[in-house]
Amino acid sequence: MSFAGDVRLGLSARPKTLASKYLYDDLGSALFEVICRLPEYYLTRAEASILQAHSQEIIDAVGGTMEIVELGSGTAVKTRLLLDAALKRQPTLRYRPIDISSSAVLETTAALNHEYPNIHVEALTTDYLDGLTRLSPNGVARRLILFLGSNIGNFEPYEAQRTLDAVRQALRPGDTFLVGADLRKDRATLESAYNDSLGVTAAFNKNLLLRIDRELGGHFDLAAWSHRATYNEAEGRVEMHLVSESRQEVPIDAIGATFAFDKNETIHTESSYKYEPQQIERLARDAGFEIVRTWSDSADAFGSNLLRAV
Ligand code: AVJ
Repeated sequence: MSFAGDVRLGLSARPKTLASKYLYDDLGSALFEVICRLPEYYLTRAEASILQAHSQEIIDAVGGTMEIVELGSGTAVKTRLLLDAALKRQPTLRYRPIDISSSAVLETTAALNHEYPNIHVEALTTDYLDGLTRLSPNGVARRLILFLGSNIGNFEPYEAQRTLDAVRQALRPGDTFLVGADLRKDRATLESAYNDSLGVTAAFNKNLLLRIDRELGGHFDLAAWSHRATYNEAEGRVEMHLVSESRQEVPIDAIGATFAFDKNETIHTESSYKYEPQQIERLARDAGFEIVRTWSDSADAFGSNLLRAV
């Protein structure tokens, strides 16, 4: 489905919704990089601290000669810790990033080619599910698939299960999958991570409206919208919404339609699921994995789960 088609459907639905993948155009991806440095956004630092302390242990648990596949590589900053650890065990390494953002894939490939003469980068510019089916066989090497950053949290539970099933299909028994997941915790910590005091997350959210203006000839007035992120404890997820500050009508030229918003009506733009350890175990088991080990940071905020295909 095209961006225009998804926007038309999402803004015609009740409650109104826009898919979170559209937050990541070039500007949105740059804003997300800034989010990762915010004092309130603990996720990136928590996962980086786990990988700093344990990447060699993780790689040793994978065992054998390996190739590494990564879903949604972005700039691959944390990945380098695992690549370094793998290169301590073997002289050369094949690394296959899969990302829908061609600029991210191109930059990461160029940077790694420059930094690591012993890594052979073979990037795939496509979505995860398509990329997983297009991987060439791994020969004698073990395959390690990475899914870092709690990106799995953006999926509805059924989508998370479908993704784990697809990952399992791309693996042979004994191959491994490393998945990072943010853990359930107190509301104050969760809500401040998505309501930073500098307003970067608000800008990241509102950029979706600007993207509709830029790409689809939308007429959103940002002054009439605000950012809201709240923890929905019953569903175990932080929800990001855009809130209409007044009753308003917004034409979108490329769709040839005008959308009406009540005062305080919201557009749901993202869910960020927070996991309980048993939920990860269940997802893993249902997809045909066993948990080798879970590492967490000193505050137990985040878990890095190494799964092995059975
Ligand atoms: C990239 C999906 C892990 O859900 O925490 C950050 C995206 N949204 N702040 C997350 C995000 C608002 C992020 N993930």
